[in-house]
Amino acid sequence: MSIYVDQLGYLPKAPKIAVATLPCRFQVIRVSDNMPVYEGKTSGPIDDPCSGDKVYQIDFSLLTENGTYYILGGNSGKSFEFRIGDDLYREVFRDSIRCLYYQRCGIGLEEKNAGIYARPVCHEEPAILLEDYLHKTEDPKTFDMRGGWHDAGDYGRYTDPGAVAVAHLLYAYALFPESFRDLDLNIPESGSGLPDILSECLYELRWLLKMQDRDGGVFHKLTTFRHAEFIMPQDDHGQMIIFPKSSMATADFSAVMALASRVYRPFMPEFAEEMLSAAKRAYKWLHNHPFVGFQNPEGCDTGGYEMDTDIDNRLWATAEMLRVDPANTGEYLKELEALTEEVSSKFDFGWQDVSGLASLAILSDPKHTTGMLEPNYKAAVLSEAARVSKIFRTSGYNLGMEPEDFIWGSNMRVLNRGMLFILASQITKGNVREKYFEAAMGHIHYLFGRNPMNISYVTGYGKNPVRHPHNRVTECDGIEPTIPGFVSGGPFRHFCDAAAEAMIPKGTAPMKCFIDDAGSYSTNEITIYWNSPLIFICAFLIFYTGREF
Ligand code: G3I
Ligand code: 9MR
Ligand code: ZN
Repeated sequence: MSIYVDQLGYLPKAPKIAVATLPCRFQVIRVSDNMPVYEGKTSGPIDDPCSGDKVYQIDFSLLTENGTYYILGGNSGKSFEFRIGDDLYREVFRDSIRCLYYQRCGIGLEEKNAGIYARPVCHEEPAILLEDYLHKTEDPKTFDMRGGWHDAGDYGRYTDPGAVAVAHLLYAYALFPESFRDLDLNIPESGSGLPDILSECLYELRWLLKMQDRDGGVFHKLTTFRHAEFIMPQDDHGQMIIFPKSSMATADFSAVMALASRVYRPFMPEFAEEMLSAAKRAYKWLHNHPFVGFQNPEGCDTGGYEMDTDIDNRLWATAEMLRVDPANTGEYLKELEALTEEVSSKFDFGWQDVSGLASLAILSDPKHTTGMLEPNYKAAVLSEAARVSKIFRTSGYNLGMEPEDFIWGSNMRVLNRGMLFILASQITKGNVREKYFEAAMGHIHYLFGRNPMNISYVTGYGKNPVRHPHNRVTECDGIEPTIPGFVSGGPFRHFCDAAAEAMIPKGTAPMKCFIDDAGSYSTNEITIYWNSPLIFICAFLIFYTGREF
């Protein structure tokens, strides 16, 4: 018999549910004196389609005393330890942001900042354009493209996911500033006067600016032609290639530069002006170009981040430009109204659909919009929150996911839905607001251990954390334990890597299609945009913990 708990813990006043695989009487044991402090019996059963399990729930919400506990159930069930406390999220918040520092490219990570994970500078060599690479041009034009964050377990740098990851952090900073006050990340820029979170985002923003071409368009990615072997970054000397522009990259660039221009203005007015000007040039390029997609050239195996539309990207760009370029309000409003009709979702926050970021931009300060725009976005967000909340309430693991939601990087969807509930909670009042808070918490509880893998999907957190993510740096640095704070991509029902195919039986239920093996890039990689939604949610939780919610 298994009992699954959030191995990080539970907030004192919040609902506290664990999941058991058999009906039983249970006891909650306080670790300090090994005394039972709460007992009861499971409810259920609940048939859970995502896991294929019939499960039972343990409700110990009435236990509110801070401390460390575990749960005993039946004659064999014992959960991992967990805490009850108000201060659960600050450490993982800081570590998950520091993971972005560890992803830095083009800089040596010094021991004073990186400790045992210090490493020399990487990827300093100049880049060339794809056509020069393919045509083997003699003496091709070269470009200094150093900087930015490695995307994930690979060393590629990609515009869309980079812009999305930065946006999550900047929206979190704008909405929950208290959580970032005095946050010392021990990065080289600490103590500079600029909040550390903004210094870390600046590292990616400065690289993104290098991805803009002279005509305002933005290149889709910067990678080698094929993924590097499993080597440390400083040992990867593959030719870095600038791949063609896309309208998705240009739109996301315009959006994040507009957003950044207003966030950084109080600290760096000139640089804010530079980012605003870049945003405007990118937006102008968009205006003069229809959809320009991206496909990897034959033989290239680095990330594609292909998309078959750019209307969500244009929506986000327009929503942000509306807030920073008052001279052209009329143009942006007209475009926003037209795109609002076209874009159906308005509530997703991942690289493939950024329309939820437009909703965040609009709903966090609706005064820039007119007419039906605010009610339209509010209705879209609340109707999706209500839809997912229904799934959350009826699922055995209290999770707003259906079997088809276990995509590559399903934990991104789990966390993006947590963001959806947070946005919904900010635009509602009373007990509906409480319900959305509880739903957001449910997604965090799943991530940190209330799942059928009985694993915390965040490295270094929980008694049974992911230990072997698909990440070249942590796999090749010869250092145990792995860098803490990385979010694993999580179960993927159509897993498609040799490690997963060798170890996950055919027909496994979607929520169990996971293997903690460094070879499994389709179920167990790490990326900057799987950490960034966790950072957004932690910022919210730290901001609201202890306040009357
Ligand atoms: O959009 C379609 C959907 O319409 C369809 O129903 C569904 C069927 O499975 O597929 C959906 O497309 C999927 C897409 O992700 C969006 O979810 C593709 O099948 C799937 O292959 C694709 O996976 C992406 C993967 O790269 C392979 O391209 C992941 O989202 C993306 O996170 C991952 O990103 C990689 C980078 O390329 C390289 N760096 C590491 C990073 C993380 O693994
Ligand atoms: O390490 C790569 C990972 O970042 C990507 O998400 C994945 C899919 O693009 O590809 C991984 O690289 C593998 C390559 O695709 C196939 N040969 C083995 C590589 C390392 O696992
Ligand atoms: Zn690098």
